[in-house]
Amino acid sequence: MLRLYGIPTSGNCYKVELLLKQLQIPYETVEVNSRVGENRRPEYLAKNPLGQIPALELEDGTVLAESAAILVYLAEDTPLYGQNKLERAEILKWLFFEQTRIARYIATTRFLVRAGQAEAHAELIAQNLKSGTEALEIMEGHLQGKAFFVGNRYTIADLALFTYTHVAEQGGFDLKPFPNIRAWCERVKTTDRFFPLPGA
Ligand SMILES: N[C@@H](CCC(=O)N[C@@H](CS)C(=O)NCC(=O)O)C(=O)O
Repeated sequence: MLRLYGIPTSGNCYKVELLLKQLQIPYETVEVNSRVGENRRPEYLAKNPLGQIPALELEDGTVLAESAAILVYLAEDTPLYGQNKLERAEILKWLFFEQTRIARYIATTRFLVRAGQAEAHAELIAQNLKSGTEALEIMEGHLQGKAFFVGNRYTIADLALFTYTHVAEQGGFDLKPFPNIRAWCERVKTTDRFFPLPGA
C-alpha cells in the first residue's frame, strides 16, 4: 500500500491526500511533523534526502518527494491529468506557477502570520503581499470565462493552486477583488470526495 509521510495540516501534504482520496487510492499515513523538525531526522532523511514533507513511498519502496511531482505521478492516466501533450504541458505550467508564486509568496506569508512571526519578517511579508497579489491577478485573468484552469474540467492544476489560494486571507491577502478566484474556489469544493484542509 502507498505510504504518505507528513502531517494533515500541511498544505503540501493536503494536496497529495486530497488527490489520493479523490482518486480513491488506498494509502496509509506516517506522521512526520515538520513543525518540530521531524523532517530532519536521519531516519526520515534516509527515505527522503530532500528533507521536507510530503513524501510518498510506493509499494516497491521508492520514495517520491515534491508535492507537484507526486500529483503528476498519481494523476497520470486519469481525467485529473492532461489528456494530450498540450494539456499536460499547461498543467505543468500551472504546477510550476503554484510552486514559484503561490507557495513562495502566499503559503510562506500565511505560515509566518500564523506562527506569530509577522513583525519579525515585516519587510519580507510586505514584498510577498505585493508579489502574491500579482500572482492572484494572473489567476483572476486566466479564470475569466473559464470554470477551471486547464481543459475546462477539474485537474491537478486546480487542486494544487486551490490549496494555498483559498486560505490566502489567513496570510493577509484580500480575495474580495478576485470574484473569478472566489467562484472557482467554491467550484473546487464541490468536486467529488473533496474534503477541507484540516486546521485551516
Ligand atoms: N516544494 C515542496 C515544499 C514542501 C514543504 O515546504 N514542506 C514543508 C511543510 S508544508 C516542510 O517540510 N517544511 C520543513 C522544512 O522545510 O524544513 C513541495 O511542494 O512538496
